[in-house]
Order: sequence, then structure tokens, then C-alpha cells
Amino acid sequence: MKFTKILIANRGEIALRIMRSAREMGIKTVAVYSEADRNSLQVRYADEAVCIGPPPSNQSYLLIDKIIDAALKTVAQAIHPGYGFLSENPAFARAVKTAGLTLIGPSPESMEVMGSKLAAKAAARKYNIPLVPGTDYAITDVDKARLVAREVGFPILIKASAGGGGKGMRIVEGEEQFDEMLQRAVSEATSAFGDGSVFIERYVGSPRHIEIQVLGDLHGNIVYLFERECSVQRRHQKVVEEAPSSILTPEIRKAMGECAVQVARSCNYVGAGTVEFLMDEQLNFYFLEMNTRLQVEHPVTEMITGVDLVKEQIRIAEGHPLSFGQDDLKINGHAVEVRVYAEDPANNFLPDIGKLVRYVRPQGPGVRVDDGFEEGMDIPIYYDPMIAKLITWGENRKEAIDRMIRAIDEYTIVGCETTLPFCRFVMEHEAFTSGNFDTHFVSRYFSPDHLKPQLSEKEVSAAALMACHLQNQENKSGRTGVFAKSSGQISAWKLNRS
Ligand code: MV4
Repeated sequence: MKFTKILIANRGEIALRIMRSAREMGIKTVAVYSEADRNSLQVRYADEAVCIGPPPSNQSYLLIDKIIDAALKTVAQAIHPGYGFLSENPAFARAVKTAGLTLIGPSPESMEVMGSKLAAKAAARKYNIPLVPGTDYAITDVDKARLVAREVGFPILIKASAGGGGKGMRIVEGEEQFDEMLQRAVSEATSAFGDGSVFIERYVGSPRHIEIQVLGDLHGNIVYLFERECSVQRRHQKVVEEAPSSILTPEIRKAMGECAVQVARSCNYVGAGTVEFLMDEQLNFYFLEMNTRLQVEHPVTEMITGVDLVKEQIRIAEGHPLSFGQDDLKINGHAVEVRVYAEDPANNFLPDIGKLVRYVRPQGPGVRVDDGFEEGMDIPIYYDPMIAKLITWGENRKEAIDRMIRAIDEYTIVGCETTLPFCRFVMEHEAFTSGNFDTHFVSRYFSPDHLKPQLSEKEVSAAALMACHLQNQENKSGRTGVFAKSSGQISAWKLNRS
């Protein structure tokens, strides 16, 4: 089947990202939007747009019926869910199918298996995928669980099967705490997820988070598109991602890739998916979970493989077999992504939403910006405060990092605080540049006094006024000086300070 029109059930940068690939394929696009996104770029970019409700996502982007109605009304054949919102919701996947539409994504059954950590581990075990030592069943008997914990060896981790993003995890240092911690974990999981199932794993103390991109088609072909290193995160929020990882050997890369393909096979996976692994200091890797969606950080994989993952998702949903095999895929160079959030890194990363008074994107060789904003727009309070993803590519890791620092310095955002100075801190840190870091990077090394001094808004205004004054004087005297640039005085002053 060839799609002629698809609906994008998402907002912001990812909605635009998807529409761009669709347009290149000659496919018409339908945006849905909440009342808060009336003036958004996703609405302007799409061929058609349908308002689906008030700003809160549970009254708009999370409403299955509204989205399906919009697709039927505009005669779209397929729906791309992006990430977040309904992207991993099996009920949505079923409703799409029932309506006679195609979901650009995996089957509801795949989502269901991988949505449960325990079901995912059980499926992976059948394929001999390495798992962190522990249980792959829900704990029901405290005495039996204590014995398992002793066998596994402390410290152990209690995890909620329905948990995610580190929610419902508890480290238990020794046996004397075990009973109480287990009880607390179960009641926390019950109230947070409506599912009290918990299991035990040995606690890996200094892990790296490495994930493998996979693609599967409807004909049983599955390939891996190498890894992304996502260890630099803050409270389970990824901050920096890169591909490839600087610590994998070709042998480990191949072994992990083949494991990831097996995990995908274990749930008959179709579409783009990501298999997450923990890696310990001895470079042993363990399957953690599988994300059944396109991920935020997918661009770094696109940059090193040359594959447009969104186009592949669409072709797969149309029923085409993958147009390449494993041996056709090669790593070319290195890519780094930083997430630019409207958060103040000097103030405990408090959200700092506002109006983008001035917004100038970096440009030049090897720079990609995926965003959904323009100068003058307000950052809505209702959604994730991510302004943009800044991605750089280089022949090697050093060039990618040097470009990232250059791009961060070119990026001018006035109107709210952003995580850009924090990202710069990471790029310059010895532990990051040497590749010697794990998931504790931020808590171990970052404190606000490491940030380069930033100009306050008043200082920026004063600088701009002064620059105007000097330029006027120069114009009168017929000279051209340092401030006579087209990009504007504010950005010139900001650049001079970083
Ligand atoms: C672990 C672990 C150590 N040992 N499992 C956190 C979120 C969830 N996806 C899995 N997580 C972890 N599981 C064992 N057996 C440490 C983490 C973890 C982590 C993992 C990936 C990226 C960042 C993290 C930050 C803290 C803890």
C-alpha cells in the first residue's frame, strides 16, 4: 500500500521532523493541535490541521477518539504517533486498526509485551539474552525473595514491572533493610502504576546506558543500526546522547546488535525500536527494556548511518521489505546531540518558560537543529519544556564535540534560561571528552558554579544599547567597526562573552 496522506498525532519538533520526511516522500500531512498550539509551526507546516481540544494533553494529544476522528475526517490512511503521548499505548494501536487505519509503529502485542518489564525479560530469556542476575517473575513471597536477594548478592535493586524512567526503583544495601524496602516498593508501585509487581536485580553500581536502534519489517527482516550512548542524564532525563559509543569494540558492538535483533524477534517487532542495555565496568552488557517508538535521540543514529528513520518507518508501514541488509550498514563518523530545555541550570533546572524574544539557530557544516519554535513564540506551559535538539556530526568524536561547542556558542536564545550553558559544561569536561564516564556523570561533576557567567537580561539590554550607540558613532564617522554586523548587537555581545 502507498500512503498519500498521513496524520501526525504529536506536536513540536517531532511533528515537524515527521512531516519533513513525509513531504519528501510526496505524502500529504495532517497536523492535530491543541488550542495552545494554534500558531505552532506544526500547524503551519502541515497541509491540513485539525484542532483536537484544550491545551492540557489529557484533553487533546492523549484523546484516542479525537485523533482517530481527525484521521477519518481528513481521509488520512495512517497515523504516526511520534514519541511520548500515545506512541506506546496498545489501546491506541488497537483503535487505529479497528478504525481501518494503519499505525506507523509496532503491533499492540509488541507494545504490551515490552510495556511490562517482567514480560520483556521473560521473552528475552527464551532467546538467551544476557539479563542482570535476579528474578524475571513478580515477587509474591517475602521469605523466598530474601533468599534470592542473598544469592544475587547485595546491594540489590527492587524494580517495579510497570515502572519507567527510574520510578519505583529502590536500592537495598543489605539484608537487614530488605523486608521494609520490599514492602515500600510494592505499595509505591501499587499506588503509582496500579500494579504492585516488583522484581529483584543485582545493582550495577557504575553502569553506562547504551541502546541499540533496530528496524524490523512486516516480512521478518530485522537489522540493527548500531548504538547510542545515553549515560549523561540527570534524574533519568537524558541530556547528551552520542553515536557511536566511545567504549564499544567492533566485537561487542556486533554482539549487542545481534542481541538487540533477538529481543526484537522475541516480540515479532515491526518498525523502529530501541533496545536498552546496561553496561558494567567490565563491559558486560545486560538487556534492560525495549522502547517501542521512535526516540528523541534518533537523529544521532541518522547522522552516522545516513538512514532517514522516519522514512523507513513509513515504508515499513506501507508493507515494503527493508531496502538494505545488515551488511549494507556502516558507521560513518560521529554524532552528538544535546537537548536544549527551557530550564535554569543555575537554579536546580527549574523550568523557565517564557517568550523567545530572540532566537537565532546555529548553522554551518555538520550542524542540525530539530526544533518547533521561532523567534517571538511563547513556550507553552502545558508540555515538555524542550526547545530544541542540537545535533552535530564530525569525522570523529573530537570534531563532533568541537562543532557542538561552536554551535552552542552560536545559538542565541533570549527570553528564558536554557540548558545550553550546562551542555557546554559537559562538552568541555575531561570525563566526557576522554569517554570515561557513566550514569553518575552529572551528580558526580556538576554544580552551578561550574557554569560560565551569563549575562542577565538587563546586562544584555545595556550591552545592546551601548553597541547601538557605538555603531551610530561609527556610521557618522564613516568607519565600520566590530559591531557593524548583520546578526544584531545582542547576539554579538553574547558571543563575545562565551
Ligand atoms: C539499573 C541500574 C543498576 N542496576 N538496574 C534506571 C531507569 C531504568 N530504565 C533502569 N535504570 C537503572 N537500572 C540495575 N540492575 C541503574 C539504573 C539507572 C540508570 C540506567 C540508565 C540510565 C540512567 C540511570 C540512572 C540511574 C540508575
